Amino acid sequence: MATPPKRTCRVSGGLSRREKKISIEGNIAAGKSTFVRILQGASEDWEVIPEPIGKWCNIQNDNEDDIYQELSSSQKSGGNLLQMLYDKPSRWSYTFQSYACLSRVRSQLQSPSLKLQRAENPVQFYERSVYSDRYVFASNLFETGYLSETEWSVYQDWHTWLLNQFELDIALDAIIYLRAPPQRCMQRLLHRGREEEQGIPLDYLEQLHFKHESWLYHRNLRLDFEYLNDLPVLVLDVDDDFKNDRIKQEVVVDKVKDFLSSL
Ligand code: UDP
Ligand code: D5M
Ligand code: MG
Repeated sequence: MATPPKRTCRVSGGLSRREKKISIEGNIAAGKSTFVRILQGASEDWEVIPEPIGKWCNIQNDNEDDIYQELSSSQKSGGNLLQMLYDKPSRWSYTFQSYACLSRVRSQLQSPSLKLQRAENPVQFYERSVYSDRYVFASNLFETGYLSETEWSVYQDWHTWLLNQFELDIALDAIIYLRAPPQRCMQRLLHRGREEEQGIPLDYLEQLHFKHESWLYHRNLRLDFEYLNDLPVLVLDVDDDFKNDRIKQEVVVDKVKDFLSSL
């Protein structure tokens, strides 16, 4: 019997690649890292590209996210940019956004592992994307006065150019939005206890929630990348605990499988 041709995913420009790329989006401490760990264990065909937060913090955390973090020796002497951002956003927002986007593009340009290359229906899950960098975080920092008009213009200029250069490699096939009320995120943030985040006010989580809602729930945010407007979005309500509930995890994994097969 002839081997059926491998499925390919269309990306804009008519070119194609085998693996699907799905971004997991959601507010700070909504449960993204917890969720991608569950996905990682649910199928041999699935691979996770974690958010490069280790690169921003410059310190080796000994919490549960450790297996997802890497530090080079030059970063070990470079300061803690996440801490600097939260301590003095007017000084560090632009620097943080430049580095967040650079490190994210670099990590998302990794080619699929050998295992994924051999998989029948390969999927790479990104923990956040270059789009949340811009349309959630950077945009909010601009609107709250922490990025100047000039910084915001420069940022948007190079962000658009950079993404156009790498579109074939990092364009998304879909998004999964983990939706939780800001109060629940605050509770999880405090429970997680990441030192840099302990001064974050509820107000900030509310601003970020509003941005996510507008982009991924109401879908009324103006986006500069045409294809994003038609991108399939799976909204998952994660207000209730799923970390400690096997049944809920199975339900959610089934929803993800159904969603993927609809793409
Ligand atoms: N968490 C939880 N129950 C859940 C999801 C997450 O208790 O259903 C906890 C998780 O253990 C962590 C915190 O909430 O201490 C934030 O989760 P995570 O780091 O996954 O969130 P992220 O910031 O990556 O979205
Ligand atoms: O996100 C990790 C931490 O990094 C959290 O404090 C938010 C922050 N973060 C992530 N991306 C950005 C950008 N682009 N700007 C500002 N802050 C950012 P977590 O949700 O906890 O996994
Ligand atoms: Mg995380």
